[in-house]
Amino acid sequence: MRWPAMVCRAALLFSIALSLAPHSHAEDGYDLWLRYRSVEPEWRETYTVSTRQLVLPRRQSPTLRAAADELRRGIGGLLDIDIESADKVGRDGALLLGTPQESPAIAALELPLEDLARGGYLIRTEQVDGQRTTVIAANDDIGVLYGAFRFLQLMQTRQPLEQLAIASSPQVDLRLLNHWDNLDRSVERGYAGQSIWDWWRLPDFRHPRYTDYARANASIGINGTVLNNVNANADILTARYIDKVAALAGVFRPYGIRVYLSARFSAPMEIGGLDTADPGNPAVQRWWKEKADEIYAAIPDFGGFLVKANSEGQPGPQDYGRSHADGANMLAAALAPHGGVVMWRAFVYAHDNPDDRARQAYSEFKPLDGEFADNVVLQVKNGPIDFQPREPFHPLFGAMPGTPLMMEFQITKEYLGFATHLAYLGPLYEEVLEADTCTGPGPGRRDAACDGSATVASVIDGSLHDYGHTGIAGVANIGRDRDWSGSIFNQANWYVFGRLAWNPRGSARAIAEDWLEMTFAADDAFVQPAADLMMASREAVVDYMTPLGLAHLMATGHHYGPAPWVSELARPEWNPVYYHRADAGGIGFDRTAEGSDAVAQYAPPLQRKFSSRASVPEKYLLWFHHLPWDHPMPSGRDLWQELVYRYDRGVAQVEEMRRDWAQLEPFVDRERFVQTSSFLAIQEREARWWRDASLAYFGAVSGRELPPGARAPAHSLQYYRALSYPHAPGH
Ligand code: BDP
Repeated sequence: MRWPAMVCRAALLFSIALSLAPHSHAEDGYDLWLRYRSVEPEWRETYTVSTRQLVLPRRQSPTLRAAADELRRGIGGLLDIDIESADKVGRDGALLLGTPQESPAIAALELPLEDLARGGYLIRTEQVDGQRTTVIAANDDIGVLYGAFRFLQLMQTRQPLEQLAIASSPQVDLRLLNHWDNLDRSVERGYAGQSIWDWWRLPDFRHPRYTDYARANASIGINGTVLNNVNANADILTARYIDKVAALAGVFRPYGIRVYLSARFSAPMEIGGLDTADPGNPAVQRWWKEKADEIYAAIPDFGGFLVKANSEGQPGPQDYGRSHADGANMLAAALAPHGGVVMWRAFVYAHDNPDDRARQAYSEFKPLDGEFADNVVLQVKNGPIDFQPREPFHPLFGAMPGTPLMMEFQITKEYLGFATHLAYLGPLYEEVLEADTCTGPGPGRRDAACDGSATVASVIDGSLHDYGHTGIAGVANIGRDRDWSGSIFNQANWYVFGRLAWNPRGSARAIAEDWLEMTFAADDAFVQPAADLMMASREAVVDYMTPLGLAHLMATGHHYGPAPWVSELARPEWNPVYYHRADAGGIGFDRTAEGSDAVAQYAPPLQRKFSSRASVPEKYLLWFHHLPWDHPMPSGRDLWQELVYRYDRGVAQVEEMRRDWAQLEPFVDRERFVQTSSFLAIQEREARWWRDASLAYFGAVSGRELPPGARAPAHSLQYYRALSYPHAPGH
């Protein structure tokens, strides 16, 4: 063999060997925040002292076994040891797991378990038979599993283990992912590859990834998943697909995750042979009852239905002159005998309704307060329009004391730069949850003071109105990409969603720090600057896409990139010009009493605050007000100059994020460092594009020149208008 051929052969063998090596995917992001890489030597010693023995009850449910497996895997990885198993504490430093029902040793400790909600846990250092023991105890096995993940998190984030006294309970009952996944494996607004659900090969083939999906979700307390798109295909409710759904439910069950399905309202016609889907029709009602019975026969712990009805062309009860409550209650009646819930979406706006789109959901649902069956929950998007980089909170929060409302956040970044832009959504979620609805408890207190007693979080966790059901849903950012979410940093959005669903009062910053420590390195020299970068990232997106309360300026259909000029789509509210209302005179949507009066849907103190140009927060200025271009801003700039300043600030922030990330190279493995760097480069280019195209357009409309020193757009307005992306993902 001539030597170049030998080199080729050797290189080939080497690359085959690499691809077969067990850790060849070591840092491709697959392990998410459950990496369990070895701790530093100084921690290994102290942690080993607390993890000498794993003590489990004799009888172990699959959930308890999952907890034990996770501890073995985690401790094995973190400490390079195989933890010894026993059914009785025999050594100092044992880990004792279980419920008082199954574990006499735990029962004997008489721990204050009665204060825990379902799924809650205690992690405490106790003396058991004279041995220092870490006890992970709960009233139910799923609580033990959550406690096991929390215990591992303590090690992953380098917390001391000697004196533990942790109690944690979920504050919200339904903590759900919503997959917008289609049966052909395409994912609506998905930027992480195809759907992870391999419908075609289910139920026979259960991809190992389903288990890892369940582990990841259980590790952050997510307890339900809606498997299919809200724009639903009725086939998911046929016997063939119910079998497939049952197979997934079987994989998820030990991890405390129930499956739910999006139900198409017209399914009785499409797959049931009926000629109507009228909720008042007894045959339709019977069809849904029988369908529910069939589903529960296959999946006894099926969670229920999510429904998008009479929204964006989806069928619904209004097609038959019935109300949303009529439709929801019919489905609720079918599910009630089995304990299922209906999550009825409030995301509605109608093409024949000339009213401000931001007002329509409230106008539709507020009058129905109290008319929904007990097992109906209204699922409300965080803001009144549609998952924009920034919106004020939805005015329904605080306005429906007689109907449980659950939150719908978007985790996938449809409007925040798809997979590549680094935008940590913790601050967005936190801003919404912390917002004060100023409604106070009870129906009569609409003019209550804004004293922080009626935040959106207090609506969501049920404490404000004493709801019978509580819930938070997040539109998933999960696909078949090895890193699950289309980028490493998008994993943080899945993570923070779960953590805030568990505790809506959690801190986005603290959660980012935990995620960074678990995902990259538990080293403050890395974590603090990286957390700064994450925390600033969402505001950067707001600045370079939709500053000062602007919204919905993206391109049509796929929503990729800027297109504030679009004005010719059939429905007015599809057009960005509808939202920004810019002309030679000014910019912004007047939602005060002089305009659409959407502001009237908020409690009186907020009406006053938002209606006044002086008191409206700058971040919502153009959401609520139409203002002349020379409107003076607190900065001393006029509105036009301020707009330019904000766009520039957004771009500058991304430049800074790139520089800051480059500094962190020593802490990060090559693979994940390079992915993030390349994506930040894309983000910088696209931030400039957003800035340049938007300013080219607003400059032309306003007739204003850029302020002295401001950079001219790289291209003409015509150039930006002509860009077209027929193959953009997620559409
Ligand atoms: C919009 C998405 C669309 C969804 C819709 C919804 O662009 O794909 O179907 O929300 O939430 O933001 O129903």
